[in-house]
Amino acid sequence: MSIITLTTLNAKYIHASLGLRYLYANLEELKLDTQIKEFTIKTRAIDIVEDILQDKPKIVGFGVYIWNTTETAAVISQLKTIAPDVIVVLGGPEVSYEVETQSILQFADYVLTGPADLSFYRLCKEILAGEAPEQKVLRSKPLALKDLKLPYEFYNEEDLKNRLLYVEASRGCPFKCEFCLSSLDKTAYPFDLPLFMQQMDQLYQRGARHFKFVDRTFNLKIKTTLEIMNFFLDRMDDDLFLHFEVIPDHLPDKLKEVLVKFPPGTLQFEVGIQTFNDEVQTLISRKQDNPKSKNNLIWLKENTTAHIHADLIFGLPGETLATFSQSFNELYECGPHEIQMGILKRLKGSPIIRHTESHDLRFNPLPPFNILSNRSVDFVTMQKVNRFSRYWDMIGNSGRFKNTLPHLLKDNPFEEFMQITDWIYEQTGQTHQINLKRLFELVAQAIDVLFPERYAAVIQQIEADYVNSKLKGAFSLMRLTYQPTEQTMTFQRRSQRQQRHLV
Ligand code: B12
Ligand code: SF4
Repeated sequence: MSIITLTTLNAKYIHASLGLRYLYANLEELKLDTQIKEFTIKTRAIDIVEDILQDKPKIVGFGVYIWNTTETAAVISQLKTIAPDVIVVLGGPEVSYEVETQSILQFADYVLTGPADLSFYRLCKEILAGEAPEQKVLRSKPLALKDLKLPYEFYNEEDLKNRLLYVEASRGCPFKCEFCLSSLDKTAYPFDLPLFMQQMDQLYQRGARHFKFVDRTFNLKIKTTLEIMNFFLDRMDDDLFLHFEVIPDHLPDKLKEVLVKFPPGTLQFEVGIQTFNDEVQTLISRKQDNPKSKNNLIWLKENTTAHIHADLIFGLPGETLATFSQSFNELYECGPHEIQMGILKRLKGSPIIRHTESHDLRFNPLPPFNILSNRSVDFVTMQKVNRFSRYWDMIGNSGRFKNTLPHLLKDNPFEEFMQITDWIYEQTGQTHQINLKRLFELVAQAIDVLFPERYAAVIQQIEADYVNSKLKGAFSLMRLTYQPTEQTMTFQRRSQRQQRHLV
């Protein structure tokens, strides 16, 4: 039995919800009657409802995010049908803006917008005292971080063993990139550093080794960054893994001196680039010193063992395929280990919508609210880039084609990889469920057809990558050259079920 259940549907099991743990940590005396129950978006709604209702809670709080809003609506609609007396409270970024227009609202008793670390406690007290507010949508008041109890002790042993531990040394962001929800923050506020470090130490003593910092800009205040980095350097061991989101144009020498000390496999940086195009940057209010950013990326790659993920976004207002292609090539040249190609999404509350009319931004009305077309990119091109992004993940980012890649792409990596994308899609009609062995074959065949002069060099490297992949089956038995078959693309695109009907 518990009076309050805090729950959310995480993107995957390995992601533990930090937001719920903050709410829990600040529930004062109600903590004793509260439990956290986490699910993933893959769990069936009906099973989630059954699990939640087992404890006969009076109040159930759901964390709603872009990745779970559809699934959460399914859960709540069933929950309210079976147990209409249970009070459902929604919160989280997806319901913090434009909530009146969202269908999920109809199933909820309350929506508590914004950071609800303290306001959820107040609302629960009111509900339990029979003084429930009449208004359905309630706004959390701005809070001072010093008033919050930190949640890290509520990561349990299972979390420590199996999941990424999200931690935050600061909240908010001083920058104003219009596609991003954090642009609505006034600035970044730090948590009390000694207290935070003490909590990190406790986590470390309990065996935690995977720390994922959710600070929007970890390298904003270098003094703090250095203190955190040195803390972990002093506790270095083989299992330690640290993930940080950093801005690319701020890497002072003092920080560089510390970064070079980290051993391989320890550091991962997510570096937001989004675009190198000055005009697009201005249009979306993103301030970024491009030459400095490029130099820093190159410096990081050459002088540290950090794994570098650099992010680009396609579909921003003012960006054309040609300007994006240039950004991609410039970024590729800097040599990050991964280029994450995101497609612009319409996040509720984000200021990007001010360009909707002038740039004819057309977003998918359903999650993930991705852009479908805009004034400079039509739907067909958007789809091509979507496929590029998917294949790039499988071929460019996966690390499976590490030796092959430099021989595959030469003068114009974006344009060349787009050709490979189009060719593979024409052959398979698929962007998912292509098994790895087949992918090796497809890459080889694509080169055979598209860039025959590179074929000999590429094949040697594919063999090296194939051996590294430890796939079963001899390399010599692979179909490396392209042999057109009778099968037409239309046939290949038919589902397996349709194909079985044809034989
Ligand atoms: C961790 C994370 C992820 C994880 C998922 C984690 C999980 N649990 O499954 C991963 C890496 C998978 C991920 C992916 C994506 N993410 Co993300 N992610 C984050 C990140 C970095 C941290 C979240 C966090 O812990 N914050 C700290 C806690 C304290 O804040 P909070 O979660 O917002 O919780 C507070 C309030 O929201 C509220 N609250 C939360 N839960 C509840 C519950 C109740 C009952 C109440 C009342 C209140 C409440 O109170 C909490 C305390 O103040 C945030 C950015 C950030 N720093 O917040 C982005 C963020 C949440 N992600 C975002 C986006 C856009 C994405 C992607 C779409 C990006 C993309 N690829 O294009 C994908 C989607 C994935 C998918 N499968 O579709 C947006 C969310 C927009 C939205 N409307 O939901 C954010 C805010 C980034 C941004 N600045 O724009 N993400
Ligand atoms: S994209 Fe990064 S720098 Fe820009 S507002 Fe968002 S968190 Fe801040």
